[in-house]
Amino acid sequence: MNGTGDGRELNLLVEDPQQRVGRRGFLRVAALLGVAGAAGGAAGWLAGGLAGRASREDDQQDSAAAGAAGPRRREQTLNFYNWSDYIDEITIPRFQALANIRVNYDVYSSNEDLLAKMRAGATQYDIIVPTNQFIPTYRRLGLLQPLRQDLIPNLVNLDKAFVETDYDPGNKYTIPWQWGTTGLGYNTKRVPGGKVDSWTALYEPNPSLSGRISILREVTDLVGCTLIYLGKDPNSTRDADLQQVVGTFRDLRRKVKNLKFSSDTYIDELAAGETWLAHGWSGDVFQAQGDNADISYVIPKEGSLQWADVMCVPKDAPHPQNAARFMNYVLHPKTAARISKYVSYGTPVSLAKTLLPPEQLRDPGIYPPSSIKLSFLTLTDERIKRLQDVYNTIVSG
Ligand code: N2P
Repeated sequence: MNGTGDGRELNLLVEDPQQRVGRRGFLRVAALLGVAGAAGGAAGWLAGGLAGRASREDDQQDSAAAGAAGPRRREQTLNFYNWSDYIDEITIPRFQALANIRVNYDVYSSNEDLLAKMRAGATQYDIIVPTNQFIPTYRRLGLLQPLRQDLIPNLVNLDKAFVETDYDPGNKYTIPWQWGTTGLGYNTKRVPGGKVDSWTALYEPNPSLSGRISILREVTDLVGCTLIYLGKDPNSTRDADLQQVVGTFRDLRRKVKNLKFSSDTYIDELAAGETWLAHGWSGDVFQAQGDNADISYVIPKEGSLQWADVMCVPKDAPHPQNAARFMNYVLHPKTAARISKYVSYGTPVSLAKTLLPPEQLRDPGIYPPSSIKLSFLTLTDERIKRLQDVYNTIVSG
C-alpha cells in the first residue's frame, strides 16, 4: 500500500457531499465520474476541498488508511448496506476520492429486515452491519466470509473489548462500526415532571402521552427491554416470560392510543415535537436533540441493553477487498472520531476518543459509567423465531 503515490487516478464527486445521509429511506451518495491520470496529492486536496475540512497532511494520513494506491484496480466499487442515520457526510466522499472506489450506499432500519434479505439469496452487498447478537446466526447460516485481515492493519486500533468478544474472538468475521445502548428519548417540555428515569414511564404511561409514544421496531430490543421492565432476564426464553411481554403490550394499548412502532422515523418525530416519549437508541436520540434542545436520553434505572453493530462481508460479496480497505479506513482514529462525533454513538477505536469533544465523552448516555446496569443479548436461531412470533403478535395489536 502506498499512501500518496503519483499516477493515482481520482474520482470527481458529482453529488453534494454535504447532503445528509439517512433519515429518509434509501439514499445513494455515490454517483461519480472517473478521471484518469491525476496525482495522488491532488486527490487528497480534492477530497479536502469538496468536504471543506481537513488539511492536506490529514488527507495523506487518511489516504494511507484508505489503502489508496497507483494504477486502476480491477474492482472499483463498494456496495455498503448500513443502518439509516449512521454515518457522517464526509466519510464516504473522502474514501471514494482517496481510494478511487465508488461507494453505493443503501440503508435499512432493523436486523429483521437485514437478515430476511440476506437469507433470501445472493445480494450485491460488500459490507453489512448486523448487531452483535445476530453474528452466530449469520455464521451458522454460512452468510459471511472471513475478512481479509491482511488488508486491515488498522485492526490494532480496536479497543480490546471489541477484539475479545464471545461472538467473534479475534475479529475474523466482524469489525465493530459503532456501539450504543437502548433507552428512552423524551421531550422534557411534554413528559409529566419534565424528567424520565424508569421504564415505568413507557409501560405505565401517563394518559397525557396517548398518541405520542413510539416503540422500537426491532424485535430483540423490544422484547429485551420489556423483560427488563418486568424484572426478568433480558435473555429469557421461558414461555411464561414471553407471554408476560405480550400481556404488557396488551395492557399498554389499553392505556394509550396509537402506539407507533419505528426504528428510523422516530428521530424526526421526536425532533419535530410529534413524539414525546420514544423507546430508542442512544445516538439516534442525541441526533434528535441536535435539532431540538428539549429532547433528552436516559438509560432507565432498572438497566437496559448494550450492543455493537459490526461490519461483515457477505459470503457472495463481489468486492471483498474493497470492503477490507473501507474497514481499514474506518479504523483510522480520525475517521472513527469523525463518524462517532456526528452520529453520537460510542467509538470502538481507542485512540479516536482523544479526538472526540469532551462533552460527548462525559455524557453518560453515550459512554455510560460501569454503575449503569447494561446487558448484552445472546440469540439462538430458535430464540430469534420465538421472539419474532412474540413481536408479530404485539405489533398486530
Ligand atoms: C442507527 C441505529 C443503529 C442502532 N440509526 C441499532 N443497533
